[in-house]
Amino acid sequence: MSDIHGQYDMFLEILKKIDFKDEDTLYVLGDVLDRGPNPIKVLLKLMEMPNAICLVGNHEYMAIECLTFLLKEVTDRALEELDFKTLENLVTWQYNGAKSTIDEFRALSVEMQEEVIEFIKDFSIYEELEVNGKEYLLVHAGLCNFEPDKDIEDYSLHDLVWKRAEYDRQYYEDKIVITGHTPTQMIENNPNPGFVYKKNNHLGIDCGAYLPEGRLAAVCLETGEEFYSSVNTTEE
Ligand SMILES: [Mn+2]
Repeated sequence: MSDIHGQYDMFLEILKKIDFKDEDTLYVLGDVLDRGPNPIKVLLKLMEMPNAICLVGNHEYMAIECLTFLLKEVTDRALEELDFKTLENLVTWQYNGAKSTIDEFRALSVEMQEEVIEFIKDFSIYEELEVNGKEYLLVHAGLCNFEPDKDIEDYSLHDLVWKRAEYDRQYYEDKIVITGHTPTQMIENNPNPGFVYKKNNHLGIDCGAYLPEGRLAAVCLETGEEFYSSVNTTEE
């Protein structure tokens, strides 16, 4: 799954649809936070799931510095330490739908706030998998500044979590790149906008859970099955 964006009900609905069990592994490809109503609630649920592996999205990246700042007591000293960079981060994050995350975060005890931050800091940047002899690379956004022989470790965080994948380009011949970040509604020449995108050894799984008429998707790598939540009925 990817880009849950605070859609707790859709998340539970999908877990039920995929009949998620202890022996399964769930990969969440980032952007759990922001936009939708219950991002921290989704995060707390994931914290209780030892077989869920979370990858960092640009929204977690924006959140992490800001949440650390918000954790501090507001004193004159803390305000003095508010440098331009932090301020810029706060503004960017706010602009990107941080409100629901901040509201729910503030309602937590300080202990839970610290646990949430530690949990997010543990998110992976990418995952490599082999399922039924097929290779997969899982990453939030894409492989910006792609070079066929470049080691994944040599990409910058920005290249992997912010810059959009080039869906009309096949990155690898023998490896499928699974990404979120770009709702499939926004992929050019996509015959099935709003559903999982499968082309050029790409698997685009962000089906726009936060968008009106969008949905949360899950793909089973063992069977290729696709699962969808009910559509988002909130209006723009
Ligand atoms: Mn994203």
